[in-house]
Amino acid sequence: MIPKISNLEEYKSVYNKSIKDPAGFWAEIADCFQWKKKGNQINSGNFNDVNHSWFEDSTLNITENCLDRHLDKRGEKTAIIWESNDPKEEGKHISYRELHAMVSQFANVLINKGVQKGDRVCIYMPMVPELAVAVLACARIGAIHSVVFGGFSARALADRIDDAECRVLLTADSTYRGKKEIRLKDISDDAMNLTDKIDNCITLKRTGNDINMKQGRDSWWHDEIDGVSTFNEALELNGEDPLFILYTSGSTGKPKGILHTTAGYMVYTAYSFKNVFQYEENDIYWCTADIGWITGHSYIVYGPLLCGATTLMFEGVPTFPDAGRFWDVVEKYKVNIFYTAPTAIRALQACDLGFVSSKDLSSLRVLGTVGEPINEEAWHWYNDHIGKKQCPIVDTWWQTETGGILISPLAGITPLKPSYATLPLPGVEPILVNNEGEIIEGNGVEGNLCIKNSWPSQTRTLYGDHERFIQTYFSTYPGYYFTGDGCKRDEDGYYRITGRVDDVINVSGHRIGTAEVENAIAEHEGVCETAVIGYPHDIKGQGIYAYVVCYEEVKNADELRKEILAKVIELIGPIAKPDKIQFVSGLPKTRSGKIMRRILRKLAEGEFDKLGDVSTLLDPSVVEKIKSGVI
Ligand code: 7RM
Repeated sequence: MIPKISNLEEYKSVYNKSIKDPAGFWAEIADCFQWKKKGNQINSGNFNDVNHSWFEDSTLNITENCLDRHLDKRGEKTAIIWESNDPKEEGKHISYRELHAMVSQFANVLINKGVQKGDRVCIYMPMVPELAVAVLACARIGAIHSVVFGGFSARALADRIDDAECRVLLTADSTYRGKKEIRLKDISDDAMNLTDKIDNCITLKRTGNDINMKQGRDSWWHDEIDGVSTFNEALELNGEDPLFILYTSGSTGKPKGILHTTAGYMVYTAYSFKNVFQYEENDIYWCTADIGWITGHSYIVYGPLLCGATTLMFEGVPTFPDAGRFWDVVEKYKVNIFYTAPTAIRALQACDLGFVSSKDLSSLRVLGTVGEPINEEAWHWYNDHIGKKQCPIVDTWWQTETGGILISPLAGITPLKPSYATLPLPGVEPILVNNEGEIIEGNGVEGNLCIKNSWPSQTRTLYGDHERFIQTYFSTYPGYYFTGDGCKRDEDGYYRITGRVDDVINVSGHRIGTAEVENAIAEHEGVCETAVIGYPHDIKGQGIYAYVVCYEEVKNADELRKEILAKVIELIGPIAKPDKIQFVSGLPKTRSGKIMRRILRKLAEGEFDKLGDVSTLLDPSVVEKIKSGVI
């Protein structure tokens, strides 16, 4: 049994021990898992050589730990509860035994398709149980899954297929999110016209809506599994064998293929799940994220299943059929632990309180948030109206790169402060570094958030580009992992994440690189130059603001805006659509030609009197023009 910290004193002593002797600490946690072969090497490597590794001489299969290991004690226990987008469609309860059979069977399908250890499989599926099955089936045979979120376009999907050189694509005919149909197979078809990598595309029938099938390449999921054995011996994998790739946006260039490996990821996601949420055996746990993001990987699929939990998967959105949907689902399944994003809280906070007050939320014990800083108003609304002041709120800070939660209260144990992620988890050493790269000691300080030493679920590399990995995370402050976030440490030593300090925007908890959006807009033939920045947005946290310079005089601004939006939707997907597009005659630049984003941010916020020093600008008059709205 994975140990669970039960009070603040214990947290402090466990934390100190974990920092003094990480190998000893994690060795004990690792003992709680099922290994094929247990080695001696707990961790090795360092941040100067960027070669950190965990459990490199042990072997295992993570799905044996998620599934097989539970069959004796929890075979009939529900592993996955599934709730459809359509409240009238019956939900599903899938037991550990059933899930084990489904995963084993689909693993055999993949083997029949010629998928081998180390091969990459792209998954572009809706939030249905088969998505979890697909992920776990890959893990069972040592294939590396690369899940792409359904909000990405055909081009973005094709880029990811190309980058990881996937030969198999798993998708569904379509899905509904709210009233909107997302035609996943059509988008997949378009993607497969942009890349020739895919030999096999397997499509799950979800809605039954019309799709095209290409002979020799495309097949139906139900045909593929028909008659296939539900027995599959899990492959023996090395602790450091890759488990998955997940693409995420950075401040420059194309999205990065974050690579996670097997054993460290397993040990850390399970340990953090159990401790942060203070999970208890019969809890019903619901994380509202999509499996297309890291939160879904670590805290819908792996973390909960490793702990033998019942994890709820929801296909829909918080506001369909109305703003009470989340609370309907909580009431229906008597959810005990509820984990969502600040953007969802703010969106629901803006709706009639009747959507909440008419529901029975008494099953709730622990609330969580993730993805972006939570403002105090939203925190209090969540605490007062959802938790009825009885449920601790765990504000969990982490990243795609960290694999699991690094800074967070432990529910009911760590004293809370609204909008603070509070304290690091065992094994995690946060440091604040100033712009000169010096560690800022003491409390009541602010700086760039770095992590001093490796933890088990840390990204090992960017798929196919270790040099870029070193450049991105280990060169700004050599010897430390740089998170890209700014952070305060208050008088009590509590951490408060203040947001990105790089050119990444956080829109509704989704990471979007400004450079990516700029590249997409620049593809429009009329666009000469563009700068994209984030600005404060009441619901989304940040909105996307695009300043656009055109070659010719803008005659029909509305039409041009539509065309630019269409470009962004085509090249990235609807999630990267700018909220505002302002046509301008020029961008504020330094004499060396660098765009001054600081000024653009202030202009977007309407803080015209706080522009700071504009004297270094090549042409200060552009600022006046932007202010006046004149092109
Ligand atoms: C899990 C996830 C990572 C970025 C990260 C932060 C921001 C995430 C919090 C947060 C303040 C939080 N992965 N972020 N959690 N900011 N408080 N509790 O979101 O890779 O998609 O994004 O999200 O800026 O660097 S992610």
